[in-house]
Formats: sequence, C-alpha cells, structure tokens
Amino acid sequence: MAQFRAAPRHDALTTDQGVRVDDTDNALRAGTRGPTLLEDFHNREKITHFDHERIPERVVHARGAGAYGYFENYEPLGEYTCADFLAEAGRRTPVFVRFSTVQGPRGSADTVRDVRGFATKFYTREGNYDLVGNNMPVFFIQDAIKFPDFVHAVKMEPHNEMPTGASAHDTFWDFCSLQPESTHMLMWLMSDRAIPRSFRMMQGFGVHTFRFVTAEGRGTFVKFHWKPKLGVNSLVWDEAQIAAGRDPDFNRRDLWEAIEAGEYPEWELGVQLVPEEDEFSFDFDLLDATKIIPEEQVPVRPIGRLVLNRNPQNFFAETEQVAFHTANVVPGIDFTNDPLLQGRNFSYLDTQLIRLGGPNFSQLPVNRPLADVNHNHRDGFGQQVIHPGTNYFPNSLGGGCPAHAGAGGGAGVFRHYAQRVDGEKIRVRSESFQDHYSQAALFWNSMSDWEQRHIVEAFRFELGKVESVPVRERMVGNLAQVNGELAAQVADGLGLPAPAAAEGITTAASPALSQENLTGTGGIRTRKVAVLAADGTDASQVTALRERLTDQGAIVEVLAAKAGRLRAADGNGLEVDRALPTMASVLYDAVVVPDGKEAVGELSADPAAVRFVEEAYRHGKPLAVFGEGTRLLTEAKLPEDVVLGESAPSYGVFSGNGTAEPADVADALAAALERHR
Ligand code: HDE
Repeated sequence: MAQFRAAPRHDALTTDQGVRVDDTDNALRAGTRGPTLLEDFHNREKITHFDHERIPERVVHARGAGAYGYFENYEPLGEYTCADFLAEAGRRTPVFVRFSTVQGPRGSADTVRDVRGFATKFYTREGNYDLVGNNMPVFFIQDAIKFPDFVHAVKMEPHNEMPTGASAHDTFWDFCSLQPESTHMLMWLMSDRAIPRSFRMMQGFGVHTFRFVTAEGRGTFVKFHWKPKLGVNSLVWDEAQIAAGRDPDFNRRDLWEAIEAGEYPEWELGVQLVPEEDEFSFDFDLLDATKIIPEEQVPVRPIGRLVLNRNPQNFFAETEQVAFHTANVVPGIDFTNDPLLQGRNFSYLDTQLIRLGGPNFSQLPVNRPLADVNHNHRDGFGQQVIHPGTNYFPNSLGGGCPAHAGAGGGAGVFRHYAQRVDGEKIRVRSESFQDHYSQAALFWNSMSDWEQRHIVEAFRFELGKVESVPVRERMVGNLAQVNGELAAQVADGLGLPAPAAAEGITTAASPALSQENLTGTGGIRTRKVAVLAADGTDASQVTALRERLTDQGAIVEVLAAKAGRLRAADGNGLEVDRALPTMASVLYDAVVVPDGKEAVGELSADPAAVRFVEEAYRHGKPLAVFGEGTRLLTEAKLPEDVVLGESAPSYGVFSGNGTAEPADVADALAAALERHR
C-alpha cells in the first residue's frame, strides 16, 4: 500500500493537471470589484472537487474508527483448515480493523447504547479474508430478508429523523416486540456490553457458524471469538450519556491515543470447533444466528493474537473507504447455510457499489489484496489499471490466460466446500429455529447482581422512551418468557402490572457470559487518572503518586481551573496538564485530590471541581484523597463514612489521611482501577 501514500510536500500548489497556481485566495475577476470569471479554471476545479467530496455513508455502521496491525498465528491448524494464514506458528498477516456503532450516522456520538461492529480485513497471501463481526455473539433476526425491516425500525424514525444514535424509540421496540427471535439479542443490547469503556476492552464475535475446510475437503464448523487483553469493561449508563456530550469521540479518541502512545491494543482469536457429525447434537440449530454455543459446552480454543499498532493517515481514504464483505473468504474458510450469512454474502458487495461509486473499489489502496490480482474484469468508474491484451476466457490470443487455477491442482486455490443439498423451494423457517427464549434466559441467569440491575434499568429507560403503551406491554410480555423477576421489575418501572412468568423457563447459566469473569491481563495500562489541583497543592504527593501509577502504565493528568503552572505548597511550580473546564470526570477512570488547605479551599468553591468528584463517585470510580482533600468530598455531599474513608475499599474511596504514604494510596487505587467497577 506504501506506493499509494502521498508524502507531505513543501513545494508549489498545482491544479489537477499539474499546472502551477499563482494565487488560490482571489478568484479571477473583471476589475477588483467586478464579477468572477468563468475562465478561472483553477477556481472552478477547486470548488467542483469540493462539491463532490462526500460519499454516501454506510447504511448501518456509519460511524467508526479503524487501525492497522497484524494477526499472529499460534500453531499450525492444518488438521482443520488449509487457510495459509493459519498454517504455521508465528505467521504474521497484516490486518485493518474497523470498529463502529450501528444506528447513528457518521457524526453521531460514540458512547450510545448500541452494538459495536468489529470488522477485520486480513491481507493474507492467498487473498483478503474479512471477518465482519460484532461485539455481541448473536443477532436480532434469523433471516437476512428481515434486515431492511429491522434497520428501518432501529434507525431514526422517518418523519422527523429522531433519535440519533439510540434505539430508545417506538419503531424499534414495536418491531422487536413483534419479533420474539430478537429477545436474546435484546438482552445483550440492554446489558453493559452495549456501552463499552473502550473498543480495546470489548470482545468480538463472528456470530455465524462458519466452516473450516481442510486440503482434503473435510469440513469442521467454527465460531470465531476475539478476547481483549485488557478485559471486557464498560461504562455505566449515566456516564455514557454524559460522555456523549463531553466527548462525542470518546471511543475513537481512546483507540487513536493508545496507538499513538505505543499502547497497542491486543486481542486473542479463539475458535469453537464442532465436528460435522455433531451438527445436530445441540438443543438449538448451529445455523441460527440468534444462538451461541455456550463455552462450557464447546470450549474456546485460542489460535492467535491480533495487535493494532498503526493509525491511519487519512480517515477518508482508509477508514471510510475500507469495504468489508462477508464473502471475502480464502481457501480453508467457507460458509454454512445460516440464512443470515447467506443474505450478507449478497448485501456487502452490493452496498459498496453505491457507497464507493462503482465496481473498482477493490483497487482503493486500503482494499487492495497483497495477493496477486489477475482477471478479466475491465472498465467501470475509476478504473486505475491499464490492462493490455485480451479480456475474455477462453482465449488463444492471450495464451489462454488468466487460466483456471484449479487446472493444475495445488494449494491456495479456493474450492467451494462440497455439501449435498436437497429440498423443496419453500419460504419456511426450520422448526429448529423456533425457540426464542431459552438462550435469552441463559444470558439473564448468567449475569451477576449488578449486571442484572443494569439490564433492568436499561429496559426501563428504553421502554420508558416508548410512547405507545401497547408496545411497552407487549415487550414486557415477551420478557415474562425470559424471567419473571426481570419482567416484573421492568413492568414496575413502567407503571405496568407484572405479567405472569412463563412456566418451565431454564435455570441453566453460562458463567463465561458474565463480564465479571472477563477480566484481562493488562493491569491498569492506559487507565486515566485525574488529579484535581490548585495553588497550594501538595506537589510531593502528586509526584509520588504519579510515579507509582505511570510505572504501571496509567496516565496521570493534573487538572486545575486554568492551564499553565500552579504554585505548589512548597513554593515550586506544578505543571497543569488540562484546564478543568475542558474536561469532565467521565473522561477519567479515577480521581485524586491531594492535600493543601488553600488548594482544597479553592477547589471546594469551584462547582466544576465539586461536580467532578460527585460524578466520579456516583459512577463508581475510585477516588483517592489526602488530608484536606476530604473537604471536597464533603462539599460534593458524599456520604460521611465514605468521606472518612471508613467504607473503603468497597466504595473505592482511599483516604491518604494520617500516615498513609502516597505510594500505598496509589497501590490501593491501582488495585481498584484494575478491578474496574
Ligand atoms: Fe452488517 N452490513 N448486515 N452485520 N455489518 C453492513 O455493509 C447486513 C450483520 C457488520 O466497518 C453494510 O459496508 C445484512 C451481522 C459490520 O465497514 C451492509 C445483515 C453482523 C459492518 C450490511 C447484516 C454485521 C456491517 C453497511 C443481515 C455481525 C460494518 C455498510 C443479514 C456478525 C463494516 C457496509 C465496516 C455493515 C448488511 C447483519 C456486522 C449494508 C444484510 C449479523 C461490523 O452491507
């Protein structure tokens, strides 16, 4: 791709034709106060190009952020697949990954309640392989033919284009309440998975059951899982809503800054493998994308790691123009008859034709395979290649080329998996797709107390925004098929009577689904700590604490009312990293208030500082306070036992009062940060 990158230039401005331009500030005119002349080709070219700068945004997943990196394979997988990029231990394959929200337009906020896309393009030696997944392992519908209905329902409503970046509105819940197959996915959407703390801290899933195929043509069903090294962590709902205003680019910025700082995000790719002969040994259908295979039933086997280590240079050229397609597969990876996947295999190519303006989008730098491309496709908008010779097959004039790769046999040739199919042409869904509630219940049963509480609150919020009472009632009725307590609590929040719980609901659970069990190994790396300071702050505490935390990879920033330098208690200067009015507690993971009578007095009189600690506390973030710092907590009306540090560490407030050394307080803070909330 390097040959397509323009180097920064320091020479003269030219037109598209390479003609040097004398002045780009003043249009050519008849007299200094006269009309602009059509003859000014530079002016016309400049404005015309600008007029055409926008392309249609993605119909879903319009808002996203991407990065380059590599995938490194752990061990040869030839036993299951002939995919070349999985053939050898240590083999590295370049990748581009794009994360996204689904509902909102390109300019919408990052921290909305939504599914996140997790799409990976592997530039393998045998062609591009796209794994176009989400951060949730199931989907709203079972058959792609329903996708336009689903998307129409979830997107902004057609009459007033509201709400932006939210599913909390009538048409979405109307559709879902009439579509019980969406119930399992709704449980995920109402869970904290829908408000990730960071793209770097979420799982990814291929969702469908795919097929690995060996060189001999033997198939194995496979589900793909990405697991983040930093653990699966989320925001809390109030925090997410505030962050959407304070920094609409919250997740995008987080990814960008981590990579710029050399803190390369990492995931492990795992697979669940199911032999073909076990296809019917589950109490759900492997072809049904509203179902998971519980990890306790089929363990996830780690096969490699993904590292993102380079930011794009140009958002439009790379992140916007990247074109993923579920049908971009390589030898060794094939499809199943999942009706959702089958429809996607049509949709993704089709959508790029309108979005990227014609059939040559695979020639765009970010989409170009590293593997050789050689075919008879010709012409079309934006053709970049000057093809010599014949453009048809068979031919004798071109030496019979490009020839069938299959003719010579050998590796690296895609041959479709040979599956026997036999059936009548019918518009009927299989009986085995009909159980819409068992796995929704499984998910609910697997949640910890706080996760269940958040799910109830999310349903109350979303359905509370629905105007239509019958829609609310119908949805609560569906929830009664999942869990009686869940339905009763949601109903209560909506002022509706509790519906009767269904009978015989499963009590099965899958511990692997709870975020509580999805901790990472990254410690507190890249976690952000705000130190609230003013003139008179105890700088020695700041220094000691900063040292201890940054040693462990955290980012510590000093915030004060104004940018510049403070006068610390010892009379020396203390650098301010950020002006308090430009930031908010939702942009940090923890807050520190150092000692200093004068400083804390000033902070206590500043509503922004008071709100900062009040909000951080309410969002369950660790607070560390030293000496006089407790005054700010009192001002923020935190409970007295918390202010006194008596309830630590359950509240996550660590008091450096008395003899506690800043380093010890930093350690307690770090331990709390690592546990997340
Ligand atoms: Fe997509 N989806 N999708 N989707 N999807 C698109 O393709 C579609 C589905 C996913 O960062 C579109 O280039 C259909 C499941 C991601 O560029 C479009 C169906 C999963 C992205 C499309 C689904 C996804 C898309 C819009 C139902 C998770 C963003 C623009 C059968 C496994 C990729 C585009 C990026 C994007 C169609 C369902 C993930 C219209 C028809 C299930 C991550 O082609």
